[in-house]
Amino acid sequence: MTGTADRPPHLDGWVPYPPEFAAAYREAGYWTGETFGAFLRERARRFADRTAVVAGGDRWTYAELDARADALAAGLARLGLAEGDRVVVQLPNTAALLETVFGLFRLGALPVYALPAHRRSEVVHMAATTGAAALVIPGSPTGFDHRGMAEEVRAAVPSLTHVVVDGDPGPGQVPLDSLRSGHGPFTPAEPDPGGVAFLQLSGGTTGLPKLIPRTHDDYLYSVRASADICGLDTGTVYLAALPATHNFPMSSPGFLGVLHAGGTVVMSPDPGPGTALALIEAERVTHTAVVPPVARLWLDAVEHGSQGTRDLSSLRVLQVGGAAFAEETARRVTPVLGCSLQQVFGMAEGLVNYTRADDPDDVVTTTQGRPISPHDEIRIVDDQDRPVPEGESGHLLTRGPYTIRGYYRAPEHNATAFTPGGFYRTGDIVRRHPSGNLVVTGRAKEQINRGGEKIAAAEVENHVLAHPAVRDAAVAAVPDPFLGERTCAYVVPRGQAPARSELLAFLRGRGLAAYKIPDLVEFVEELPSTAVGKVAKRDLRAASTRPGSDH
Ligand code: OOB
Repeated sequence: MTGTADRPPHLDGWVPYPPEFAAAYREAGYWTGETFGAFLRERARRFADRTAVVAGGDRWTYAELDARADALAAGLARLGLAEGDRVVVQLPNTAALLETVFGLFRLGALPVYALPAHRRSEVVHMAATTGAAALVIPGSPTGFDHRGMAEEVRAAVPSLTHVVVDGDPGPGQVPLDSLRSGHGPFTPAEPDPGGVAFLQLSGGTTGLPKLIPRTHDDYLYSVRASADICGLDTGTVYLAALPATHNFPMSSPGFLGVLHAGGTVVMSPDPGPGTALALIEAERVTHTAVVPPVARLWLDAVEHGSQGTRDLSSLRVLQVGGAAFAEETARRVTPVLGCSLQQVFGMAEGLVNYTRADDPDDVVTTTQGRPISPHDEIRIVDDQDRPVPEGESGHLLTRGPYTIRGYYRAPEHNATAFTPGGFYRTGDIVRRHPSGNLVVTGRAKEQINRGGEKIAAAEVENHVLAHPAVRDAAVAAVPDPFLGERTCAYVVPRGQAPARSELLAFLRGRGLAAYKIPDLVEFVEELPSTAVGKVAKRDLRAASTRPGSDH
């Protein structure tokens, strides 16, 4: 939907905050009217010569990042993109990622954030659902042919006109570099701060993952408040170790929180201890964020000296979140790494909880923190939405100044994913600790949390069911000592069972992100069902005893 002078661009199909709530959030000073384009402009004025981002050989000041965002916005406008257009951004942790998203914000275009691990299936879905006009991908070797995938996406999505490549382009693709120089007729957009700024993909619980629309007002509030809670300032050096298009390294407080505070973002191409610990030493990193399996890898590497001796004395805070962090591992963080631990329990839909710097050690190692905002409403309820007694476990429902009121273009799903009063049903089971913090004790949603990577069982089941030799299938989590959980596909064959390797190759061929390919395949005669006729996944799990992987 391209804007014209008489028809201002706006996105339809999203659920705005009710006016009385929006007014209350503005009144409380949470929603300030700041937009992403203005955010960078203002920080560039205040922190001009400070280093904003370090990535590989790139080292850009705030002023440079700001100028590059303008130049790229002009280039994108010359290409034909306009305010209101959606653009799928699938870039790894590079300086170009920041340049691209702020270039899009300057233009008033909406980034749609894909993870580098996403493949044709996910990218087609995101591009088609949002009617995206362009896709931005890496061109340099990443071990996967993004350029080839981009053409398959272009063939499947009629709105997708442009493929922009950060590196060497394929035929008919546009090098990002060619959009960087020269100027065109371009005035920075002044979008409505209450409107949608970008979209992100949910972990999902249904056949197709839902898109999450976030506004300038709501998201930037969570960024500023997160930076305050985490004590960021101009001396902060933050390592983006996880893929930066995910919500955790983006805004909890993430690279945006660091830019808000005038600190430096260091981009790590991968979270492995070899790369990340070397960057912590070289750049004197003070803060970083990881998922539990990565935390374990770092702890083991430091304890066993497998990456040599690294000077990690600059590191003040290790944030761990995205999945359950075992207490025994949590207790190792400070003795082994010499920094504080902060647990983070967040979700792309909004609500983020942090343990606080002044929480006692026991609270930091055994709870997942408390919400950002005094206006975050938390309800812990039973299956009938009735509050459970204080301290007992129940379903977590939430509503607040940075939690969405609905997924994008998903009215049917929204009718069950949200209460009539607008509370988001997180699908997490929590209890309140005497400290007031939340403890995540389980999960009610049909989702597998594979070391922080979320997999909707139904999405993978649909792909398995597409195989001609499969009559029925169920995908469930099985415990894993390293990842916490991994996936097992229980398959009822139609006659002769296919070979496991053939079924897995079939799934890869369907263009699914690698982390969604089942780790194990079990052939069963039938799927057990519960009293109400649903697949009894607990019984399946109990039946599965096979260790190892089928890959
Ligand atoms: C983060 O966001 P998503 O959207 O990838 O996943 C959200 C879900 C939560 O609903 C919960 O099921 C799980 O991930 N989760 C945790 C957790 N943090 C997230 N489960 C147990 N313990 C934790 N600490 O994962 C995310 C977004 C922003 C900040 C941090 C994580």
